[in-house]
Amino acid sequence: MNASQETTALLQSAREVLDENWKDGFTVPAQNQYPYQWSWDSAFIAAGYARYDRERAQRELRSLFSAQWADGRVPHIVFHNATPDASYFPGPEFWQTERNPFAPLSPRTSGIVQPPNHATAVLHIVRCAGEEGEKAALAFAGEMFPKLRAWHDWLYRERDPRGEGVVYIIHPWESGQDNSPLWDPVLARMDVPPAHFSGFRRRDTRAVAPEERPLDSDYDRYIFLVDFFRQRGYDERKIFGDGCPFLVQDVLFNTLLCRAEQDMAELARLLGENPAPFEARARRTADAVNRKLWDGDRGYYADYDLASEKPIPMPALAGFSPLFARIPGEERAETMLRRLLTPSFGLGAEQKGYPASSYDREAPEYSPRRYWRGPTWIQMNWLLMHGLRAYGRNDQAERLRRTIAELPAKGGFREYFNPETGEGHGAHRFSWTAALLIDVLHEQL
Ligand code: 9WN
Repeated sequence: MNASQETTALLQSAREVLDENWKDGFTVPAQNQYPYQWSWDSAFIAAGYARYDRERAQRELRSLFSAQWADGRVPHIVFHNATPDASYFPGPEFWQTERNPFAPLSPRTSGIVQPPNHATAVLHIVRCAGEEGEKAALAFAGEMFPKLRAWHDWLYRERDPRGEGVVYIIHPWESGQDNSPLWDPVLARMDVPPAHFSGFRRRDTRAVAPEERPLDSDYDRYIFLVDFFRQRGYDERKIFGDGCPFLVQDVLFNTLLCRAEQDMAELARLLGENPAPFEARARRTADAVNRKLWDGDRGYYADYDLASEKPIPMPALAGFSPLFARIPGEERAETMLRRLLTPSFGLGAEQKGYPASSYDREAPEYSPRRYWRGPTWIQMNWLLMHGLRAYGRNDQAERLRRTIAELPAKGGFREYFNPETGEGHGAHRFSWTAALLIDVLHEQL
């Protein structure tokens, strides 16, 4: 096969993955492991559909926002199709979101959120629409605009009670990087007896090997937190006021919010709305990230633990994500690039393997197989690739683009990959791996 035949075959296989996972209205991240709709997955998936099936791209986001709560929050899971013996825990009967008056009763949802990358996906859909699709794409953007605004308003209102410009998250699942070592110091402080919830049975280790998933002790803490929220009826003021043990100002979450506000400003311009309030919020968040989350000793950004009022000094790749929203100035970006090129993250031209490792390869917590503790993730590479391009670092951006294309070809459409060998791990036939591969391959067609 020549190169163009290989690209065509890869595109075809990626579309097959999405076809299998498409449930006539939304896409599951992976059939066995994640059988519902996930919030930030849907935005990445819609970015892939935007390249070849505009109708599906719109339906994907429309169905996610059909479960938006009346207070504006967009839940991290929508259980469109839940059945009592479903293969995912915790399901709707554990979340019990009906304890909050703003939650929809149908479809049922979880009670926490995920990173706000949805406005970015809507703008991407508009940009990919071409001349003939422009009118329909703008109509769709107009339909989504007030929903996106309500979502971002909720975040700033409920998750930034001190008006700092950065919002906090209340659960590792809200970060999208579930068992990253970032959360170790916070979870270690939580006093949760082993098997605190004797009634729960993990389902996530049935389809995926336990050594590629979080530890039981972490899972106990995840479930303890969900119980803490449901006891307070998912009322954010109570959760904060009653001393939630997990309150973290996360770099990746705030970066995606900042970028989403920039993209709202652009959507506002296209729709004849006023971009100024969105530009102002984006700038405020960028300034706050620069002021509060920059770690000058390490040369990239660090999360902040609000419960103990301390930075979290763990070397995660997400610390470089502010490039995606052009948050660092040139000098900081240069410093960050020097760190990215070291063996810690493996982006140097002379370094072997499949960058970028989600965690510093030289740190003691690093593991090339376990979930968020080292493996390479396609969506992190995609974010970083765009970030590096925004600063004109095209060689490094190209290395990441190539890795996005090579890894699924070599390791299958897996959830994440060993950064040393390229072997695939986690869920099989994973949707955003396919969708973002489609997105980058289309850039070159
Ligand atoms: C919990 C669906 C989700 C992703 C997250 C990823 C993983 C869930 C889990 O799968 O989280 O939300 O059960 O581990 O960490 O980023 O959205 O693909």
